[in-house]
Amino acid sequence: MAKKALVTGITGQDGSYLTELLLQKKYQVFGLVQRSATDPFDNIRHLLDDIEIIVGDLSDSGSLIRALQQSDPDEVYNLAAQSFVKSSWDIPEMTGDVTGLGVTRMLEAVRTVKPQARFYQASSSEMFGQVAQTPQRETTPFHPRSPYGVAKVYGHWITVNYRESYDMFACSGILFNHESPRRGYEFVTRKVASTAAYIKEGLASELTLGNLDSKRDWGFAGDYVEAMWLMLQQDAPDDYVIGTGENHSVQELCEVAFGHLGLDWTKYVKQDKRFMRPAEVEVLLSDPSKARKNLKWQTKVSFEKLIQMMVDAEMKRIVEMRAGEVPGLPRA
Ligand code: NAP
Ligand code: F7E
Repeated sequence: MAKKALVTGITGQDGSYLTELLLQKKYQVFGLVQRSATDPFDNIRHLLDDIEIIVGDLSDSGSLIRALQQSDPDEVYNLAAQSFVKSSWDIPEMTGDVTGLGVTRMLEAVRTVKPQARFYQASSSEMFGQVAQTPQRETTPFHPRSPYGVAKVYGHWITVNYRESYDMFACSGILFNHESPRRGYEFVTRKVASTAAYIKEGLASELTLGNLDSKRDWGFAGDYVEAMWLMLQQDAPDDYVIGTGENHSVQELCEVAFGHLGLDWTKYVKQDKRFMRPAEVEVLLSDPSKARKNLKWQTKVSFEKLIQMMVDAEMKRIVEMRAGEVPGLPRA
């Protein structure tokens, strides 16, 4: 019998790669999608014939219970969130409700309808925030620096609490930044890759960024969804840090992206305080040794290859846009 999985946040970057992986493994996949006035299916259009969409929302408990009843899943991947850190200062209450309390609603739905289902929570390196030690591992204390980070800390601990309280198979993956051509345009890697391509093609003249000095441990999203799946295949539930163990600054990101197109980034990049944050996470660096040892997980795509892949995808998109095959690019 095929295993069944329920994926919240299926229309997002990770939801799309995870669904591809689960379909490859012959799972029956159900995706929770929030109601939208516009088309949210860009990332999963190629998968729509092979999955079942369930309308629901992390702020609506009844819809989550019905999603559990309809899908009767063996595995639940809770990827849905308001995930853009900068916006979490503009909409802190909504971020707390969806990204934080939404995890409790999902766990309650699982506990009520299918307590034996295995549960994955999408936790984040943003929980480490103002880091207490470097590199960061599973035991590093949390000090979040944004309403998003605070909400993720709540989501992490409620997942641990349901594991300890009800003996549920609940895992928390503490994932460091992971990117791809399917990343939202407002995140810095996609913003840099798309604008560099626009500049190369004469469609833009400059790129406006915030803090160029912050450092992130950037990996490829396609590698990271494999770690999510592996966590739910273990004998016992646990929490894992997932990252590359290497970090780079936003400036280095610009150097690689513009350099790939034969451009000198210093001629085009400007700074604007509109893109600075009220409180910044300056440096993140993972220690993924537990995942390497227990899950036998390893990242396969290097930082340079990742950024080059994203820039190449943007150049291809411009060609398609000019041929009228895709609409114009939204701008961050
Ligand atoms: P993403 O592209 O922003 O996707 C978020 C998904 O959540 C989208 O499908 C979105 O739907 C959905 N969503 C938002 N609010 C919802 C609600 N109220 N009810 C139901 N669905 C809702 O994020 P991602 O990069 O794939 O990341 C997946 C998860 O991992 C998120 O929880 C994120 O916080 C976490 N995470 C990400 C990273 C990273 O570097 N990517 C690192 C650590 C943790 P719409 O498409 O309709 O907006
Ligand atoms: O920013 C700096 C910015 O928005 C990265 C989410 O997936 O990963 C992501 O959160 C860095 C920050 O990602 C711009 O200040 C400079 O230091 O791409 P980002 P993030 O905030 O690290 C974590 C792990 C998650 O869990 C989140 O869901 O880049 N930066 N200038 C800029 N960032 C943006 N977005 N735009 C700029 O213009």
